[in-house]
Amino acid sequence: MKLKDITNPCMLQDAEMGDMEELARDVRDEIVRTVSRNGGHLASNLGAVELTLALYAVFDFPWDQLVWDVGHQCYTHKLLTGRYDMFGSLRQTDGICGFPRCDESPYDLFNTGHSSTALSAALGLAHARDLKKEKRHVVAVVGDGALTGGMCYEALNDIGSERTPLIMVLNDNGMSISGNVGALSNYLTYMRTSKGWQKLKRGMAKLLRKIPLIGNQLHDVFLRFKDHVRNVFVKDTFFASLGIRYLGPIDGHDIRAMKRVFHRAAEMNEPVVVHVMTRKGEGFRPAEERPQDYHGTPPFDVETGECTETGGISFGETASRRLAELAEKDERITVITAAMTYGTGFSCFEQKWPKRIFDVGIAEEHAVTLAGGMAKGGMRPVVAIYDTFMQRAYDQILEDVCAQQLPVLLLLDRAGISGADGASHHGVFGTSYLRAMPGMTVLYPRCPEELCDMIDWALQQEGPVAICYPRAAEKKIPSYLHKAYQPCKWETLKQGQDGCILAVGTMCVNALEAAAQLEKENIHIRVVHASCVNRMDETLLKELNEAHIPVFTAEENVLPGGFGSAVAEYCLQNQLSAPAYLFALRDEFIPHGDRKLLLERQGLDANHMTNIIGLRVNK
Ligand SMILES: Cc1ncc(C[n+]2csc(CCOP(=O)(O)OP(=O)(O)O)c2C)c(N)n1
Repeated sequence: MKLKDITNPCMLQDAEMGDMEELARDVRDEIVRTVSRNGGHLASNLGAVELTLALYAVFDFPWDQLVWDVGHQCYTHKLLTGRYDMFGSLRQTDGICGFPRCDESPYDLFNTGHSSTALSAALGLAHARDLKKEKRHVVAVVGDGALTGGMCYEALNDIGSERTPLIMVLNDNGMSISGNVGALSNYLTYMRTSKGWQKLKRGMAKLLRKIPLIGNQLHDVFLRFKDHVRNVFVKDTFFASLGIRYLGPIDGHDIRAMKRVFHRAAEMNEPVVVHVMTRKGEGFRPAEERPQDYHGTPPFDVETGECTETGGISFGETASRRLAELAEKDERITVITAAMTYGTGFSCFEQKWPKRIFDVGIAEEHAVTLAGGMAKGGMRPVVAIYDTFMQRAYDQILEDVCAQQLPVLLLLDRAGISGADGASHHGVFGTSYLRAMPGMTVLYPRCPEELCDMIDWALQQEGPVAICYPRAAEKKIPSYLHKAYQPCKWETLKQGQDGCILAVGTMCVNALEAAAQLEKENIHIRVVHASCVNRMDETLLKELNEAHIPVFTAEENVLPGGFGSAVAEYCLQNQLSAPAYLFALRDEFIPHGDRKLLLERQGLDANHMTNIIGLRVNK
């Protein structure tokens, strides 16, 4: 059976095992081919091929309901559910999304992208099902990495006490993005490898098969009751103590074995965990060998596995190197990451200071309060987390850091439109959610060099500082001279007297381009980098007001609560003229696609700025 033959995923329910295996090969080829062109989450998807096929062979989706945790492993699911023909557009502007999107297909039941939500959503669906007296199965697929996230425990606690029937498929590959961390990960390893049981299982199977005439039948009976026997030898104290039945562990690349266990789980009228062991990157050698590099990958050459795209200088790696240097002189500096040491560029710090970096798993809330505790204990913690995932820790930043004026430095990577990963991954609310926090200083560097100066400054402060930056520097950034950073003294990048653009971070490039275009029309625009979005350069704003120079703001954050709003608030309260226009992202969820194109659609490109400014200056 080939992917092109699948007109409805329910065809898998009657498929022969040989057909399923052929299909698995076809799916893998398609995933490798497409991701090598478009980039994407390769290793996680290759690991979940057979698991997805087995789920579709047993359950009747979308009548039965399926929720993917994080959702980065859903490519097989998309290929089976009517999106094979458009799979080539994966992650591209107006193409299909790399994560489940309800607006894309009825099979994508629940939007995901941020980790550890599937169990809560599944329990909600199960409650709704029971209240409506419907008969359907609810299935959540959760990775062992996702299981380090606190929400999972809140859900398990609830599921165990409610005893609401649902099936949690634990997709355990021993990896998060890097190797998984934490005590629960150790527990899962114990469940997988418990030696006494493995030895007994092998011995019993051999022995039974040797018995003449009835040996094979006895062997089948043994397989059927294996889980009961197993529980005598390997005590599942964790899930059992929560009131959740445990089945497994089973080989997540053995479709037949998985089908058997899923059928069993479906017959149970109670919450069940099916522990499935998979291998990240299965079937594509480079991803099997280096699953971390192929977790999320840019385009690559299928023959060699080598990347075919190179990015600019990484802000995260720059921060990591600077902090590794500073840590030599300042013993108080520590770094905290949330399962993203690699993604945030902190591998360099980790190599140099392995005892001073703490990877807490996918636990952003814990990471921030942990930093609060460390700061209270006299350290200078730096928390490196993606802008979008830091949203999780809103309350912890507010209560456990700001309200106590603790010197915690937050580094928010991937600020702005992230591009191909889409709505759940854009870091476009950072200014809005941080700016309202008393005592917080929020900075956006325009280049990696400025980031270093900001870090130096931040570590001298007695209160919290957040520095937000994109993945990598743009090539066109004007040169920067190192200096002692001052948040309320914004840097003029170009002079002009007909108007002034106050551009934040990444927007400096487009603002300078717009100013250059306007120069040709004899309109002279000053461009200023507003590097701090919640402390104003009061001298500058008053000076512009007195000279009647119209002010424009430009930022890669949503308009509500953004930097433009901050300037407008300041102007109103201080009886200055309000800004002439606020260039910012619209108040909506921005889809995935090419960053440049998305910025254009949002009116944040140089041409749009040129048009608006041309109309609003008095010339
Ligand atoms: C709240 C949040 N923090 C961080 C991430 C980034 N992230 C995406 S996948 C992933 C690892 C997930 O590991 P696991 O659930 O085991 O899935 P696998 O990739 O191993 O299949 C992480 C940390 C995220 N998506 N959401």
